[in-house]
Amino acid sequence: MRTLILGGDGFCGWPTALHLSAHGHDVTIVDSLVRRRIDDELGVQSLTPIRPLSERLLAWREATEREIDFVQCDLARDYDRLVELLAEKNPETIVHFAEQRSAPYSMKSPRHKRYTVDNNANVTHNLLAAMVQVGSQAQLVHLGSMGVYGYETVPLDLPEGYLTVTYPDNDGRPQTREILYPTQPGSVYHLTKSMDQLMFQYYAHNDGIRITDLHQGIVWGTQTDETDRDVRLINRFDYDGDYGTVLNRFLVEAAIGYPLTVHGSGRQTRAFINIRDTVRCIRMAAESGDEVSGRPRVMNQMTETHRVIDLAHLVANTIGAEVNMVPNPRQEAEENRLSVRNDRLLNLGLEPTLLATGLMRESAEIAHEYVGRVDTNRIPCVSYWNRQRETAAEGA
Ligand code: UPG
Repeated sequence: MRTLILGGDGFCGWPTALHLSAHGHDVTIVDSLVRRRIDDELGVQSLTPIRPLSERLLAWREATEREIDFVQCDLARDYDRLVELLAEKNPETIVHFAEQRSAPYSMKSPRHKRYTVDNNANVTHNLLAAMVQVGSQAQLVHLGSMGVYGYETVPLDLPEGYLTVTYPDNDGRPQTREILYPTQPGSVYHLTKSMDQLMFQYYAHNDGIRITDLHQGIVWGTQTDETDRDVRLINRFDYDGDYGTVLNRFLVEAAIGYPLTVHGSGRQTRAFINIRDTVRCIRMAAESGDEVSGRPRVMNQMTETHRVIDLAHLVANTIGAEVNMVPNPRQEAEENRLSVRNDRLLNLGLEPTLLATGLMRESAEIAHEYVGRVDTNRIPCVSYWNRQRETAAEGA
C-alpha cells in the first residue's frame, strides 16, 4: 500500500511511519519539521534525544533494509507542492497528523491561537481540496481528538462520532436523524479538530472522499517495537507544560522527585491510549477503510478512562512520588464522568494495552535513563486560560 504520512516526524507520526513501513506499506513522510522549531521557540527539548530526520531514516534503512521517503513541505502554505505530491505519489492511504496538537500551546497568546487555527484549518482544507483536484482515490485517515466531545458528564456512553436525535416534525410526528455529536471544545486546539469534522462531512458528502476520523484519547508511553530497534529511532517524549501529556509528565516528575502536578481537584476523567495501540489502530484504520459511504467513518481510539488524581496515586504507589494539587491553569470542569464506546476498533482486532500491564514501568525506566536532560523550569504549565484565575490575578 502506498501511504503518505503527513506530520510523520512528530510524537505519533514517527512511530506510525515505522510501524506501517514494517508492515509492508510504501511510506513517504511529508513534514515541515515545525515541531522541532517549536522546541526551539519554547526553549525545551524532548526527554529522549531525537535524531535529525535524515539520520532516523538512515537508521531505519540499516535496521530493516526498508526505505522511507521524505518530502519537506509546509502543507498550510505550499498548496501547489501538495497537489504535485498527490499526483506524483498517487497514495492509497493518507494519514494526516500535520496539526499543532497542544491545547496549552494553542492558548498561550493571540499569536499561538491564530497560528493553531491557521495551520490546522488550512492543512486539512488544502489536503481535501487537493485530493479533489487530482481525483485522488486515497482513503484519508485523520488523527482527531476525544476532546471534540468535550468533558461534560452526559448520561450515555459517548458514541463514535454520531448521535441519533429524535425530534418532532411540523405535524408533531417523531423523526430521527444521525448528526455529528455536538462539539464542546475546551481549547483553540480542540476547536480546530471540531472544525476539521465539518470539513470532512462536507467533502465526504460532496466529493465522495473516503475519510476515517480517529478520535484519540491522551497518549502515554513513548516506544514501540519499531522505535526500540535502534537508539537512533527513539521517539519523542515531551514532559514540558505545553506538550507533555499528563501521565508521561507524571512519570518524568516521579523520576526526578518533582511533586506530581495534579491540576485542580484531579477529578477530571479522561480517555487514554498507549502509543503502541495508537500505531496499531492507525494500521487497522488504513487497511480496513474501503467502503464509500458519503460520510466520514468515526472511531474512538482509546482503551480506558481514568481520573487524573487516580493516575497520580498509581504513579505515587508504583514508582514513588509526592502528589501536589496545583491551581488548574485550564478552563475545564472540576469533575466529570466519562464512558466511551470503542467497539469499532475492538471489532477490527484492537487488543488494548492497559496501564496495569507494566508498560508504565518501561516509560518510567526511560524517564530515569534520560533524567539528566530534564529542565525543571519547563515543568510548570504556564499557559493560563482559566477565567477565574485570570480575574484573581488581575485583582491581586
Ligand atoms: N493535567 C494535570 N496535570 C498536568 C498536566 C495535565 O492535571 O501536569 C490535566 C489537565 O488539566 C487535563 C488532563 O490532565 O484535565 C489532560 O491533559 P493533557 O494530558 O495535557 O491532555 P489534553 O490537553 O487533553 O491533550 C492531549 C493531546 C492532544 C489530544 C488529546 C486527546 O495533547 O493532542 O488531542 O490529548 O484527548
